[in-house]
Order: sequence, then structure tokens, then C-alpha cells
Amino acid sequence: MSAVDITAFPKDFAWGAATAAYQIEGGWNMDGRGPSIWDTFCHEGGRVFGDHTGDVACNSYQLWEEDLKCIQQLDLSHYRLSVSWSRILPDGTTNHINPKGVEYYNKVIDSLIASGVTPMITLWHMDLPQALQDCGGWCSAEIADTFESYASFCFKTFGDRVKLWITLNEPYVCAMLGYEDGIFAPGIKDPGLSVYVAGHNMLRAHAKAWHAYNTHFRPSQGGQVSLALNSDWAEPLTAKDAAATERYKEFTLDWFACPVFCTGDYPESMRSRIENRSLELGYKQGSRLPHFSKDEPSPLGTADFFAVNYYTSRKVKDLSENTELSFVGDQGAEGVIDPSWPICGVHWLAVYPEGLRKLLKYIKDTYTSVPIYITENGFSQMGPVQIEDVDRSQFYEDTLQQVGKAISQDGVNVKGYFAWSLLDNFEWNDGFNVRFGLFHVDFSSSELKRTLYRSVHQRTWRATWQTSHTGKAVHLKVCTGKRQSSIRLTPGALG
Ligand code: PNW
Repeated sequence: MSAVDITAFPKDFAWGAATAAYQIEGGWNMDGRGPSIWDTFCHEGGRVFGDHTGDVACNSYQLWEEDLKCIQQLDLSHYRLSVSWSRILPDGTTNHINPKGVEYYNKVIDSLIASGVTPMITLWHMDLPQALQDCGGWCSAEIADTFESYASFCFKTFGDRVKLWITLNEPYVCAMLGYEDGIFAPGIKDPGLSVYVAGHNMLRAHAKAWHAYNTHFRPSQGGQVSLALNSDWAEPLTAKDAAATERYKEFTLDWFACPVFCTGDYPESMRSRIENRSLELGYKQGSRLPHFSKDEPSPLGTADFFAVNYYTSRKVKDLSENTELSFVGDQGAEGVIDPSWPICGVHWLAVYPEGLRKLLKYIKDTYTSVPIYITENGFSQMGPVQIEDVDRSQFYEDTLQQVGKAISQDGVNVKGYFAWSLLDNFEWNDGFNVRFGLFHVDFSSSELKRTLYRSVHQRTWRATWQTSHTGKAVHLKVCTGKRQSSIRLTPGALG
């Protein structure tokens, strides 16, 4: 193991951590907040590990100052948070504005800026207002206009101070897990159908919000807007699986990235595959994968930077014989985990830091030279808490080494890295059973005490960002296997 090469990272690199409103805020019915689909989903029971809910979570709604201390303790240059749509617009529309909700985010934004931390704000991180779900949620065409109004409200209210915006977080995960598999809110299981409609309306909503910013707010506010796309890195399992791997990529990252960065439409072969299978399965042409209307703003060009969330990789197996009506059937490919990649905590997270470097190069080569922010990446624990989290520490060192190589050797324009997550938090259908935090949160006590995981204290990856951002030398102990040594990182070492 060697330390992260800090000279690879530019001086203005964004070193951040990320969170999302429903996962940390709690205060689910405080001060006029309206319910979101995750409140409904959790309260139904039987949906989430241990019937956990985000009712209280880390109580960041009331303990924001504690979160700020964590951010300051890590010397983060950036903090990515999301706005709870139904906290500021309880029924999702601008017909009713909740001043207390607005006040909360003003407080958060102002105190970040006063502490020298740049906020990056996500407008929608999975927690759709329940009132909008009652009107069809992402399957309803009207939602794109409703989202545009919400986004414009946020740009108008917070955009004098917030310059980095993410409209939607992970449309792929939300459409797949929320509308195809039904294991995330709103819990709809409608294989091969709703997933494409939901994804389509998400893209329409994003495009409208970007155009609204571009026309009405960019001239005076000068910020940047994108959407955060998650992607695994994918490699063929055997030489026979090369075509399946291409399809897997098309149905994952390209599904959303191609309309925004390449052509204004879905990948050609994704469209033709779904069309052909629709006919075989007795559906009308054009009935499953919608078309973008010429009467609406195009999604093409609606991202000022590329925001990517990377967690894991897959080996891809051909599944073209599959005839069932489902997203995986359409994709004709299946991702499996390479047994040499260790699983960290949650079952789907096989650790393969090289995959991030390969994915970054793929994005650069396939899409764009616009700057790339890694808006999420992280490592989880399950089972007994390990404050001495040596594996997580190793993970961050290995990962940042790969990011450094992507920048210095592959010439990828990476602008920032956000660890998921600042805090242990409500990990969706895994409840509090899976912990991604840099800080441990004691959910068993009402104080919800935040404690820095041990490894974050000691390790070079953290010093990388401190040195890079603050320009201060950092002394720290480095554990290399069983040996301990002391090193000094100096700002002079920076590129
Ligand atoms: C992302 N999967 O979601 C989200 O943006 C975060 O809110 C979340 O906490 C984080 O990753 C860690 O899970 C995902 O099942 C949720 O493959 C599920 C999956 C992937 C990403």
C-alpha cells in the first residue's frame, strides 16, 4: 500500500462529503413539513429493515450545528446536501410555501458559507412529496412542470449564495428500485413499463429546470447545474459477453447520459432493442420507451458539469435469450460480482477502486470534456459498529489513488470528490443497519452523538484533502499494514 499522490490533485479541487435530506434530517412532521413518499413507505411497515424510519434519523433538522462541526473538523471545502421538497413546498407546488422550511435551508447555507464551505445542493434526492405521488408521481407527465416550478423557487430563493446545483439524484436507481423492482419508495413493481416512463419524466423535469436556470437565473447568479448519474463500471465476464457489456452500459449510464451529453435521445440500440421486443411481446411501437417531444426543451446540453456517483463494478453476462417483460429482459444482460472483489457491508457493494478510474476515462472518452465531479463514493459497514474501521480507510486511500491516476495519467478533468457520507444515516430499505458515515452516529441515544471513525483521524486520504484545500501542512500517523510511521504533507507538494 502506498499513500495517495497529492500532487495529482489541482489546488482548487473540491474535497467534500455528501448527505441527503430524508437520510439525515428527521423532523418529518415538524414546522409544517409535508409528507414525502419515504414517510409513507416507511410508515407502511414491512418495507424497510427493522421497520426503521427517517422520522428522526440524525435529527439534522434540529442538530444542524453538530453537522457543521463535523464538516469543520474535516476541513471540507464543499458540502453536498439535498433540500427536502416537501419541507419547503408541503404539497409539492408553489401554491403553498412553508417559511420555516425555507428558513432552515437559509440557516444551513449561510453557516456553510460563513465557515468557508461551498454548498452543492441537490433538489431531489428520492424524497418526492407524497401529494405529487398521489397524482401519479414520476409517471405523470405534469410532474416535469411542477419540478421546474420547484427548482425555479429554489434558484430564486437560494441561488444568490448557491452556485452548484444538482437537479435529480440517480434517476437510474430511483426508476429501477422505485418503479421496476418496488423495493424503494414509492414501491411500484411494474416490470418493463413504468421504469421507462418515470425515467423519461425525470429527464424532462431536469431539462426544464436547467433551461429555466439558464434563461432566468444564470445571467445574474452565474452558477452551474447538472444531474447526478450513478454508474457501475462494467466489464465482460468472458470474451463472449462483449456485446452484452455494451448493452449493460447503454441501459445504465448511457440511458440518461446520452440524451443530455450526446444526442438528445436515448442510445439508438437501446431504443431499437426495446422497440423490437415490444413488438414481440405484443406492445404497440413506441409504447414503452417514450419519445422526447419537439415542442419541449431538449435534454441535450443541459449539464454544466458531469456529476457521477460510483460505488461498485460488475462483470457482465449475456442474457439475450431472456424473453420476459422486464428491464433486465430488455437489457439482455446481467451483472455479477467478481469473487476477487471484497464486499464491504451492504451486499451489492463489491469494492473495485480501479473501476472508478476506468469509469472516469470512459466518461471523458464517450461524452464530454466538461469537468467531472464525483458526487458520491463510499464504503459501508454492517453488523457491529467498528470505530477502528481499517478497511474503510484502506478503501479511501485506494480510491483516491485511482482518482489521482485518472487526473494525472488519463487526463480526466476531475474537479471534486464527495465522500458518501458525512454521517451514518438512514440507508433507505436497509434502514440504520448499513453505515456509510465518516462520522458514526449513535442512534441508540437521543443525543445522536457524532463520533469520527478512527481511521479518518489517522489516514493520508484525509490529509490529502486538508492539505490541498487549506494549504496547511498536516502531520499524521500512517498505518502501513502493521507498521506505523509519521509523515508530513506540505502544500509545496501540490501541483
Ligand atoms: C445512492 N443499489 O443510492 C444514493 O444516492 C444514496 O442516497 C445512498 O445512501 C448511497 O447511494 C448508498 O447506497 C443507491 O442498490 C442505493 O445498488 C442503492 C443502490 C445504489 C445506490
